[in-house]
Amino acid sequence: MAKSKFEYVRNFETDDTCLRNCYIVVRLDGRNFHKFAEQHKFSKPNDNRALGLMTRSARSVMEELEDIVIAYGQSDEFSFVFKRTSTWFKRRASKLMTHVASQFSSSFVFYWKEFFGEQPLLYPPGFDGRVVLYPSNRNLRDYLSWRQADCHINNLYNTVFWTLVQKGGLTTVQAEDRLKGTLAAGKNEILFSEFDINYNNEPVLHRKGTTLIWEKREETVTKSMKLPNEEEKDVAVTRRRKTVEAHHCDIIGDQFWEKHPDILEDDT
Ligand code: DGT
Ligand code: MG
Ligand code: MG
Ligand code: MG
Ligand code: MG
Repeated sequence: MAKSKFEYVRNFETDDTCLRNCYIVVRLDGRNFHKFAEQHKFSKPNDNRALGLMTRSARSVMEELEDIVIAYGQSDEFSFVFKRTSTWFKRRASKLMTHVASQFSSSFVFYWKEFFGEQPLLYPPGFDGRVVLYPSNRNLRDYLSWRQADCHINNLYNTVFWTLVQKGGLTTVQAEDRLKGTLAAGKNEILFSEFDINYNNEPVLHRKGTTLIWEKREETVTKSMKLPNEEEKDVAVTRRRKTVEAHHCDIIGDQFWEKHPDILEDDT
C-alpha cells in the first residue's frame, strides 16, 4: 500500500519496549481514594466490600490479559507481574500498563453491584498505573515483600488508630497524638492491654493483603454420553483446569515460594 506523506509522524513515537529477561510489574493505585472511600461510606479501617471488588477486578485482569503470573493487592492498589519471557504487545510498557488499568477500571465498575448491592456508584473511579522492571527473582520478591510490609505497617497503624477512636472514645487528633513515635510493639501493646485485642487474630485478609496466582484444580462435571449400541448415560468426567486462586498469607518468607515453585522462572 502506498504511504501517505503523513506517515513520517509515526517516527515521533517513543520506544518503550521493556528490557528483556526482566519481570514487568504494573502497579495500579486508586485515584484520590481517600475521598472515594469517604463518599461511598467505606467502613474504617477496612471495607471488605471494597477489598472484594478490588480482588474481583484483579482476577478479571489476570483472566483477560496474557502472561500475568502473580498479582498482589492491598488497600486501593494492585500489582501485576508479567512473566519474564512475555512477548505480549512486544513488551511495550504503555500498551501493557494501559490494558491493565482499563481492564481493571471497567471491571471495578462492572462488578460494583456484586459487592455494594443497591448502594450507587456516585462517580467514575480512576486508577493510575506505573511500570517497573525487576531483573532477578530476589528483586521481584523484595518488591512484593515491600508491598506486603506496607500493608502490615498501615493496617497495624489504622487498626490501633480506629480502635482508639471507635472504642476508646478519642478524637482523631488525640488518637494521632497518642500514636506519635510508637513502634510496632507499642501499638500491639495498646491493642492488647487496653482493648483485649491480639493483633495476630485480626483478619488475615487485612493483615496480609491478597495474592492471586494460577493453580490447577480438578473439576468434576457430569456429561451425558452415548456409546454405540448402548443407552445414553451420565458419566462423571474429571478435568484439570487452571484457575485464579486467592491467598491471604505471608509472601515475604520462603514457604509460599517453595509451595508454588512454578510462579518464578529460573534466574540462571
Ligand atoms: P492518590 O493515590 O495519590 O490519588 O490518593 P489516595 O487518596 O488514593 O491515597 P493513597 O492511595 O495513598 O491511600 C489510599 C486511600 O484509600 C486512603 O486514604 C484510605 C483509603 N482506603 C483504601 N482502602 C480503604 C478501606 O478499606 N476503607 C477505608 N475507609 N478507606 C480505604
Ligand atoms: Mg498515592
Ligand atoms: Mg490511591
Ligand atoms: Mg494507595
Ligand atoms: Mg487498535
